[in-house]
Amino acid sequence: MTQASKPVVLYGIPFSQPVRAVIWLLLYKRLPFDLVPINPGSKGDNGSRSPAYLAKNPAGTIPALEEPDTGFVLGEAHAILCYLSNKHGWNDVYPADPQQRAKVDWYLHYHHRNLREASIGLVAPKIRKDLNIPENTQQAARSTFTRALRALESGWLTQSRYLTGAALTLADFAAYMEIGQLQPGFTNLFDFAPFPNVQRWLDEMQQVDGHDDAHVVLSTLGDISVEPPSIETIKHANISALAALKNRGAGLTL
Ligand SMILES: N[C@@H](CCC(=O)N[C@@H](CS)C(=O)NCC(=O)O)C(=O)O
Repeated sequence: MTQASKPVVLYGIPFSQPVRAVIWLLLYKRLPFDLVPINPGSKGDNGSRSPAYLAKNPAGTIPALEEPDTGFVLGEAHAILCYLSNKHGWNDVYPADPQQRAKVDWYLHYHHRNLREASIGLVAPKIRKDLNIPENTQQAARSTFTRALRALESGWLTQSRYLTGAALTLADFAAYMEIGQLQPGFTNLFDFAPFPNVQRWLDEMQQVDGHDDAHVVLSTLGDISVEPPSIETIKHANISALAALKNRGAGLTL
């Protein structure tokens, strides 16, 4: 008799963009998972810089994925998205055709230091005051993000419905986590009016299964464009998000 495999463990919190990308894929694919909350940057117990967590992910960042059955541990959101898709044969979101797959990889590599800068330039200054991100770093991140968004607007998204073609792929999940968080229904930190193709794609992405459950943290937090949220508000948003995931069947280790 074969034993049922244990759910994969995801380390992180829903507030983190790369963690949310993995959460959304897991919800979309209805793969059971346990979420172990790990606080980014903290050296305390359950922190991403604690010795116990660093032993799993030496980079000290969330997310990390662990397979209890094999003891396999993996860091980096995009490596995790690709691994899960490879392992489970999710060729709809990570195509088997080498050229189609390479286009998804193209975006996943491009994402870092480009679209990912939204968090440094726009979101972190509002919610991570403790990081004291210098003004010139914020400005550089904002202009890098805007330039990259223009590449999506006038390149990738003029040619196709989703980022790399007619079908939804891992590239869309990854990109939406950075771009989508800025929408008026969430943090409201960016004006998308000059980006109609991006706006059309954002509207389309909101229809993808799992979107709402993966984004409870942001819908609870709401508009932070005028008033930066208090620590209590951020905590409340994370707790509401964890409760929503539990309702969707995710196990939680608190
Ligand atoms: N390239 C990494 C980035 C992960 C990342 O930046 N995670 C942040 C939270 S959103 C983090 O763990 N920061 C804590 C730290 O650097 O100490 C990935 O995609 O997984």
